[in-house]
Amino acid sequence: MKLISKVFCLVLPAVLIISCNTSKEKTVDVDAEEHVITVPLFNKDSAYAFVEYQVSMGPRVPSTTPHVKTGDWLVHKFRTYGAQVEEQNFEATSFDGKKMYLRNIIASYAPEKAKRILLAAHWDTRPFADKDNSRKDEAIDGANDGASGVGVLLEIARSIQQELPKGVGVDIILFDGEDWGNDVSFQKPVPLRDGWESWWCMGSQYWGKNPHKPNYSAYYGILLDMVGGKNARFFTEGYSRQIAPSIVKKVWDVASQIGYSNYFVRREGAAITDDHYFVHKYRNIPMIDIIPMDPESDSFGTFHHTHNDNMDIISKETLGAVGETLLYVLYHE
Ligand code: AHN
Ligand code: ZN
Repeated sequence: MKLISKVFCLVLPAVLIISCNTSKEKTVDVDAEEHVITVPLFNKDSAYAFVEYQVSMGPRVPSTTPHVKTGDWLVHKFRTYGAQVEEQNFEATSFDGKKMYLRNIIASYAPEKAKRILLAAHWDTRPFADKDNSRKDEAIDGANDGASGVGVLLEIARSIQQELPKGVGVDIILFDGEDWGNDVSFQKPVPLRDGWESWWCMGSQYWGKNPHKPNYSAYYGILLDMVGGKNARFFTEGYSRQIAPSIVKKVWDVASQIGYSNYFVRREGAAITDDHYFVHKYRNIPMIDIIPMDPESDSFGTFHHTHNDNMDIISKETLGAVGETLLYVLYHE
């Protein structure tokens, strides 16, 4: 079946081969020089299962057992998917004085290639539900806030391992310590210390100052944050438009080309201090953030930092729209 659909695509005159996307088959396409490009299938059921598994482990709050176990599992998964995996372990103190044992996880494909694309998400969970009306001091499931981006990136790793993109190497970084931040709209502002520039995004700040390879750089980066919500809409994020306008255009163009303009909306959203900001600031890598910050409600959604951020709000379709868009971008570089 795979072979038939591939052959069928190949025997068509080149001008007709725009996109042969036979049901569950990979996409076959040609570039400007008429080289055949095959984009692997993004399996949204698999991505969903990765999100579900993380949530089943319990909140991935730094310095807890679920955090350690999930970190071990993530490293193991990337290794079984053929990546070269490095870990960065470090300690930091949170704004509320808790010691955090943090771990950034870096999975590399084709590490010898000079032209690299960096894909990232945070994998930690917020230790409280400060926007909820009840059980505010309990950790959230973080199905969307954390697990969704990791689920998409694991599925990308699983799907690219067989036939890597020809033109680029890929690094997937899971940042830790993103979400234990000082939300000054609810919490007393705590002055910064120890060279930290924000109480959010500590993993990306650490990695930015201590990259896993000396002088590491990338052609560009794409950060995923809360990319699994039902009916999610991704507006263009403010820092992304400033630091990586051509990447914003590329990704939003691809999304509309493959039918996902309902998710990737061409409208300006607010600027958000997120991991991409520090990747750009410390490593000078242009990086965008795919994040559902709605300019109308000026929020990420009612689930955000509440106990509603559980599996009930996760959509396979949204995970699929983001994952397919990313794969298409990778295989057309
Ligand atoms: C701000 O809320 C300004 N930054 C953190 C963004 C975030 C929180 N992403 C996930 N949780
Ligand atoms: Zn959060």
